Amino acid sequence: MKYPFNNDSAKYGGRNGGASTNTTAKGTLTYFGVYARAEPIRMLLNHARVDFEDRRISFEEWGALKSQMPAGQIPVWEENGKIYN
Ligand SMILES: N[C@@H](CCC(=O)N[C@@H](CS)C(=O)NCC(=O)O)C(=O)O
Repeated sequence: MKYPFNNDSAKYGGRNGGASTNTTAKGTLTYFGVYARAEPIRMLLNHARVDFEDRRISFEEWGALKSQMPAGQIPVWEENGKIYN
């Protein structure tokens, strides 16, 4: 699966500054399915009752996604077609 940081995904919208007019319905937090660097973010979002997609990827998936991440690392937050990391 190609990670949708460009404009080819209707689901996630385009990358920062891209031509896409797609917007995400809610933010997406992408991280491994472990209790580590993203856990404080998850806790904060849940505490604030933010409706978000808690996207937990496997280490096998990560191999294909890494090169497509802005800094080659996660966690990454996507919202309204913009990517934060
Ligand atoms: N400066 C980044 C560091 C993120 C980071 O270290 N992510 C690690 C997991 S905790 C990662 O993506 N490791 C996989 C890799 O580098 O290939 C942050 O604080 O978010």
